[in-house]
Amino acid sequence: MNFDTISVIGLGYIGLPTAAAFASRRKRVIGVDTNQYAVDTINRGAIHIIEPDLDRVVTDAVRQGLLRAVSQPQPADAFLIAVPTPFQDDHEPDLSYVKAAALSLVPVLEPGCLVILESTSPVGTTEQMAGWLAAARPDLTFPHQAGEAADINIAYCPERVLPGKIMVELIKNDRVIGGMTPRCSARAAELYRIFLEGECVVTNARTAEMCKLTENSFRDVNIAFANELSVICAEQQINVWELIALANRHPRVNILQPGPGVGGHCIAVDPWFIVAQNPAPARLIRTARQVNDDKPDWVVEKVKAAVADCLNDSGRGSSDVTIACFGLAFKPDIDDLRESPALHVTELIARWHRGQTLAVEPNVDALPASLDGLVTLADRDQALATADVLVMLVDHRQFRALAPSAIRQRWVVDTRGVWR
Ligand code: SAJ
Repeated sequence: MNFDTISVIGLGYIGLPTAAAFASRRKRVIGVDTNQYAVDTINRGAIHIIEPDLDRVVTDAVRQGLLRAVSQPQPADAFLIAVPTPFQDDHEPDLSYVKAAALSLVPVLEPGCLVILESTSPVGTTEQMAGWLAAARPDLTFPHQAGEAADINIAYCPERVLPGKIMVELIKNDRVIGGMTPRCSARAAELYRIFLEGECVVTNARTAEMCKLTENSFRDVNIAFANELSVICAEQQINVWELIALANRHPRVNILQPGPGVGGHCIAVDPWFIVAQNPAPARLIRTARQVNDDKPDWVVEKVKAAVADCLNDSGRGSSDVTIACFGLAFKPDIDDLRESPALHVTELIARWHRGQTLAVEPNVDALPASLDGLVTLADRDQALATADVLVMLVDHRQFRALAPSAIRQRWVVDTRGVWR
């Protein structure tokens, strides 16, 4: 069966680029999202998220009639599920979006359909999803019941794209294909080859699920190592960035960069899925999460010490001291403030500080509601001219470009090592 119509469930940072990539190869694509604003925006040929090059591809696809968005699934040959998998308060994964998306397919599944789960998921979720679908459609057979002869093929194929470079990585990265049977894998690989320039690497669903969790946990553990070093080096009066640059001259050492903590929707979340399923053996992965989660509080303590020093030195009252926080996004050169340690640090500082707190974030026009009435959005040069204490949180290119002579302040807490 050919893939004439492809449907993507969930039109966020992963689903919309994926839908657009299929449409750019002249496939008919139906995007499904429960957010009516997203549906309306896409049908106008515009996008509701910020990602380089995505708007152009979506505009073309919609204009040519290849991509349209709807709020309820419609029949298609392949369905890709790309919905969020957050965690709950106890760090247990929340699969409610995956379950709702899978069950929304029940009325439109037909023999020969391929269902792919792309959302980051705990090991066993794909089998669980097959169970939900089988219970709702007893007239069809599924891979865990009928193996290669199943009416419906199911695979887990994780997304691995880097926000900010999605349109490139989506096409160029290798794709892990975890079919519930070899036939499911072969069908899934056939589907991705429509736009993929990277390789399709075939495994089973459980290994593919664990692979995605492993990739992000690997990065989290490595960032935690850098963050722990930064705390140790501060105690030892050693410049951690110089230290890392020196150590990285060793041919087999490659230490990542410390920062104010780890943000985003993936690296700070996915390791918990491994910990939740394997609480006893996942010691290093859990500790790394804690090290990274503790970093914002450590930064705030450094800011408090800098302000105390400034007050001692100047004899002023704390309400006369201005603090400027540079960067709110969860990483450099993007506008995404969600799950951002920089935003968290800024809010903690502003809630504690009696004087003015400025935030400089060149990638947004307005502050998020959590900073309303607490923080003033300032431009870079205005903040440099008026602030007493500088807090470097995100190394956006506009901040990296500053000459050392532009920083005249004595009190600088630089979590990114750009103004050292
Ligand atoms: N960070 C550091 N130091 C570093 C690198 C990153 O503090 O040396 C921080 C960033 O500032 C940010 C956080 O880590 O707060 C995460 O940023 P990131 O660029 O490492 O990753 P994400 O969350 O944008 O995307 C990751 C990617 N995973 C890996 O690189 C293993 C991406 O390929 C995944 O597709 C994505 O998670 C996802 O969706 O799972």
